[in-house]
Amino acid sequence: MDEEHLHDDLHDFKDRNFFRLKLRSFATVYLLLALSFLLIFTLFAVSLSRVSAISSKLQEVPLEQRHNISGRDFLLFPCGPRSREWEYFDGKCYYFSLTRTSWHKAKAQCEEMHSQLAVINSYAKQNFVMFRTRNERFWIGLTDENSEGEWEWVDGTDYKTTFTFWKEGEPNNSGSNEDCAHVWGSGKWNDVYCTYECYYICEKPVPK
Ligand SMILES: *[C@@H]1O[C@H](CO)[C@@H](O)[C@H](O)[C@H]1NC(C)=O
Ligand SMILES: *[C@@H]1O[C@H](CO)[C@@H](O)[C@H](O)[C@H]1NC(C)=O
Ligand SMILES: [Ca+2]
Ligand SMILES: [Ca+2]
Repeated sequence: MDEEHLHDDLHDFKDRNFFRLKLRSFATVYLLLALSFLLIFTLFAVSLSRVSAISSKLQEVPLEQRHNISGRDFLLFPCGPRSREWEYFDGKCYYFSLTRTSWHKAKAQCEEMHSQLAVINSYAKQNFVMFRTRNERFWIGLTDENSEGEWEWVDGTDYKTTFTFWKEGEPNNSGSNEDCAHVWGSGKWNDVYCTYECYYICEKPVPK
């Protein structure tokens, strides 16, 4: 055996060994790949089942709520989803007009909208109205047209035993001709002639 041959053999051996090592590392890589595929597949299956569970739950919810759209809308728009110009306060609905007119026309316009001029029978309601009217003049449902000095609320509420909020010195029946009441600057009430033109407040019960 000459030296060159020996060297070749050694080289062969090294090559084979190297090949075997390479094979083993390939096997490891394949194994890892297979494991990760398995892992991915498992995760995918799990998440798929989760998603389908959630989506089936999502499908259940609107079905439940479909029966209750009126209930939900009622919470958002107690005065009716199609009449958002009506504002809710303490169990009633209020409309603050955008145009000015006389007391009688205002009364008729409220009635056309199945409501009546507002009856302010508590400080809470007065407060709500004052906040909303902001020094602008608005008719309310109070008049002494039938008998001078005998104020009457349009809904029959007893005037004498109910809350009032007249401005100091009012009602003064100025010129013997002031028979209709409106909220004035500062939100306090004043009597004025009924053909005076100002905004108005309508009130109605919450629609059923
Ligand atoms: C719908 O909502 C109302 C109140 O908002 C409730 O009384 C009623 O039970 C609900 N109906 C259904 C079918 O959930
Ligand atoms: C009476 O009320 C009117 C408003 O309706 C007001 O302009 C007038 O100043 C008042 N008169 C007196 C004497 O307070
Ligand atoms: Ca009067
Ligand atoms: Ca007056």
